[in-house]
Order: sequence, then C-alpha cells, then structure tokens
Amino acid sequence: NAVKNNNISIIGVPLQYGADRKGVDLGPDAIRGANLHERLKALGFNIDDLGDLTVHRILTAPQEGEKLKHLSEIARVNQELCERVSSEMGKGQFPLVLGGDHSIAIGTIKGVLQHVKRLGVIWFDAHTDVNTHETTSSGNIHGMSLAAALGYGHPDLVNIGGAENKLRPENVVIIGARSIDPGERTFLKEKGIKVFTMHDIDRNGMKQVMEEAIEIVTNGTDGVHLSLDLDGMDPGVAPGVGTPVNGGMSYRESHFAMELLFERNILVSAEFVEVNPMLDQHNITAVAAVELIGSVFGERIL
Ligand code: 6HN
Ligand code: MN
Ligand code: MN
Ligand code: MN
Repeated sequence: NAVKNNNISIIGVPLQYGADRKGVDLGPDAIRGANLHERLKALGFNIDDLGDLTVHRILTAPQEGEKLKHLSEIARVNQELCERVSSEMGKGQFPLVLGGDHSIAIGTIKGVLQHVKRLGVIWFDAHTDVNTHETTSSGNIHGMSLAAALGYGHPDLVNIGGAENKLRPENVVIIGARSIDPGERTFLKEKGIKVFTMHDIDRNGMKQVMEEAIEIVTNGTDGVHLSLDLDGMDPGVAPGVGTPVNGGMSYRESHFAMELLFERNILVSAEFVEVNPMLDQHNITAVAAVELIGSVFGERIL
C-alpha cells in the first residue's frame, strides 16, 4: 500500500495577504526547516523542491470595510500556482503545496482540476472557508477559498484556471469544523456539503468519520485532494496559526486520519497551510505539519 505516486513536487507559496495576522508567509520555510525533505526521502520518495512562488510585497493597508482584501495580488499568485500545479501533475508528479494562508487552496485545487476533472476534496479545518465577498465580515480571502473552488464568489477568484473547472459539492467534506459564520451555515446547507464537526468526531470517533468522509470524496471521483489547515488541530498542539479556535483535533486523531488516507491510497495532491512561525513556539506547528505529512505518506507512529 503506497500512495499512487513516488515523485513529489514541493511548491512553497509565501502568501499572507489572505489573512489578517502577519507571518504566515514564513510558513513554507518553517515547514522545510522541520526536516521535510529528509522525512520524505526516508520513506522512499523522490523530492523535487521547486522553491517558492514570488509574492509581491504590498505596502498599502486595505481599505476600512474592504470585502476582498488584497484581491489582485491574491488572484495573481493563485493563477500562477494553478499553472505550476497543473504543469507538475502533467509531468506525473504529486504536488505538495506549502502555505501560506488558506487562500492558496484556490490555485492548488484549480490546478489539480485541470487533470482530475472529478475531484474529491477533504478539507481539514476549524473553519469552513465558504464565505464570499457578499457574506464575509472580515474581508479576508482565506475564508473564501473553498467557496471559490466550488464556483462561488468574486469572478477574479472563481475564474482562476477556468470557471468551468470546479468542485462538485457532493464530493467535498469538511472535517474538524467548530467555527462557522452564519452566512457559511446557509451556504453549506444550500449546497449540501457534508461537515464533520468536532461534535461528530467526539460522538462517533475519527475512524467512523474518516470512513464516511472517504466514501463521499471517492464516490464517482478520480482522485482526492487534501487541504489541511493546521488550525484544524487543537491550538494546544498547533499554536502557530493566525485564527486559533479551542477544542480542535488532537495530535493522535489528526495522525490517525492521515494514516487512514494513506491506507486507502486515494490522494493525488495535498497542501498544508496557515503555519505562522511568528505566532509559534519553537517551530512546533511546522514540526506538527511535517509529522502529519509523514503520516500521509506512509509513516506510522507508535
Ligand atoms: N482560515 N470565517 C472567518 C472569516 O474571516 O471568514 C475565519 C476564516 C479563517 C480562514 O482559517 O483559513
Ligand atoms: Mn482555519
Ligand atoms: Mn482554512
Ligand atoms: Mn506521523
């Protein structure tokens, strides 16, 4: 049982403009610095690290009440990410994208969709990221990325990689949610997107949650993308995130979920986002990310 692909392309995206707190742009290097390459090589993978995409520095603050903060640079970087992910998949590589804030999921998913038209997505997160410019109260685009990948929101986000390439709501699951905005609740209900909240994980256990989740993302699809926001984990084990929410997934629950994904051999791509070293202690959130990546690619703990 190995993941489909032995060749991993690492793409760093030091984007922070989708979030409010400074420092998430340092995530890719913090993750690399936690021995990412060594760990993956030890598991037998060939690693091609493409380095980081270029993000232009923005020195002007967004306007008061702005509903799409820093839209143009975020859209530009995501367009580039989409093309990079698509070209790596075209070469037969497994794209492993390192954030950066969660707005980069738009570019990653749109790139994967160029090759896997019927794509399932597992979205690990304390949040559900299905706001649009019409429902957002923060104006932060990292809270809109899943909606955009589903085809909802501002055209500059939705049109990345072609508006016709989008996720199907019936093949998307969110796991670990515990902070959902009112407009997001309506959206999730309307589109019929399955959300496994922390309550569901408490009640039924991660094993059953993952079995149900995997059924949803594999039913009628040709591959699955993992979008993992480190704030899905409990802040006690992953404190270096910009929007922490108490009561998250434990270290062991998170790893167990990753191990089940490996066993089922369904992933075609993955991204790990929202690691913010400026809010961290001793880089432990980046270390946690690399340990989760290890489990996704076949490591076993204990
Ligand atoms: N993330 N729902 C809140 C908002 O501002 O829209 C929080 C979003 C957090 C996004 O963690 O990727
Ligand atoms: Mn989140
Ligand atoms: Mn998120
Ligand atoms: Mn592990």
